[in-house]
Amino acid sequence: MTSLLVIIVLLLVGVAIWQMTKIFDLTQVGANRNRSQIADNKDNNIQGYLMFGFLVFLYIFVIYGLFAWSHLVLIDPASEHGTDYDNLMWITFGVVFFVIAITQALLFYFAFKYRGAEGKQAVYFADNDKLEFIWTIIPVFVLAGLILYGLYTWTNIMFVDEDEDVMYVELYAKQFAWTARYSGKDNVLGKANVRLIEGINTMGVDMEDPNAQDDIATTELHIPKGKKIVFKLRSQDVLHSAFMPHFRAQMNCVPGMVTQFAFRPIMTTDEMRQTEHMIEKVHNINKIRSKKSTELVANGESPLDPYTFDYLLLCNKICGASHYNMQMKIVVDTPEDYQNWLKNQPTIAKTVIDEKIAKAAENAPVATPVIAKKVDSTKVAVVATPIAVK
Ligand SMILES: [Cu+2]
Repeated sequence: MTSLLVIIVLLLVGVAIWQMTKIFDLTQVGANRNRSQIADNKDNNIQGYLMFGFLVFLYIFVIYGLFAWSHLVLIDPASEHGTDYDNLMWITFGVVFFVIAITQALLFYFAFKYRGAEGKQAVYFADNDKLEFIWTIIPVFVLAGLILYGLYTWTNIMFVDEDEDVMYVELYAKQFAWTARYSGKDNVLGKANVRLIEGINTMGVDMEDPNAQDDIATTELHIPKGKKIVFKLRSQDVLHSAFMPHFRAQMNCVPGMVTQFAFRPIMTTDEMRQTEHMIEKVHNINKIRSKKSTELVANGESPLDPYTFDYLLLCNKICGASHYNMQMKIVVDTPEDYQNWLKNQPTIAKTVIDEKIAKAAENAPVATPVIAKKVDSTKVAVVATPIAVK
């Protein structure tokens, strides 16, 4: 690494010296200079046409991209606020797209149109108050509008009515896995602290806290459709980010503090699987997988399983070597299915007690098995009081 830095520094020093000699050369007015470095009409034409060519390439590439890859964008948001979020995104995209389409076209077309030519003089244009006023005031209003609209949408998304019937779930991040903790019947998450991590209690839940007694930890996140869920986010080690793209939700998980994001799921996993967009997406993925499977089978390896859609909670902060695989399956159930699933999940208190019992059994002194010793019958014969050996 140090040698790479030294090479870069030497290279930059070299470039600086080269530039300085060029500047020195330019200052030698009237001297007999080498003019090969000065652009002539041919150079200017090449540069001008390259500018125009780039403009054409840029627009063709953008139009191609829109047709070829627009199906990759997630549509059908699975949360209540998702539509507001998507509207904000599409309006911002629209404005940015419109402005870039015009300004880039003008930029590259003018670079082509006003390319240098021998005898052509640049017009000295000091300023134009009217023009400057227009190109300042229009972006001010457009950007202020976008920012205000964004703030309004964000405030609406983040607002949680304390009186509303909500459900509290903790999402606990660590390198490189997620754990969900349900608040149980009391709907209050028990206290937790990283210092209380011990054995099976990997989330550091305070087992002395009465509110923690009914808490449930799972490695798969089940949530009921239609219920507002307030996620409390914690991290054990480094910065992580809980990203649930289908629910248009993302929030950082910061060690030492609790962050929050809330949403109401509006589509069960099964309903999402039935949408036209998802059917097509899964079909396309499976087409790629079956092609890959054919290659694998030809090489004597086992084929890939067909893909079925599931919501995912991903980590969206590069948090270490296995960050790419830090994910948890999310299942949106109907309220009945959710209750059925939840009642089969053991509480953390129970798993901690079970672990203690198992440990105690392991450490308990084991009765030494009685081993019958072989006894030499001749020796037994000389013992005064013979002991019967069974
Ligand atoms: Cu992570």
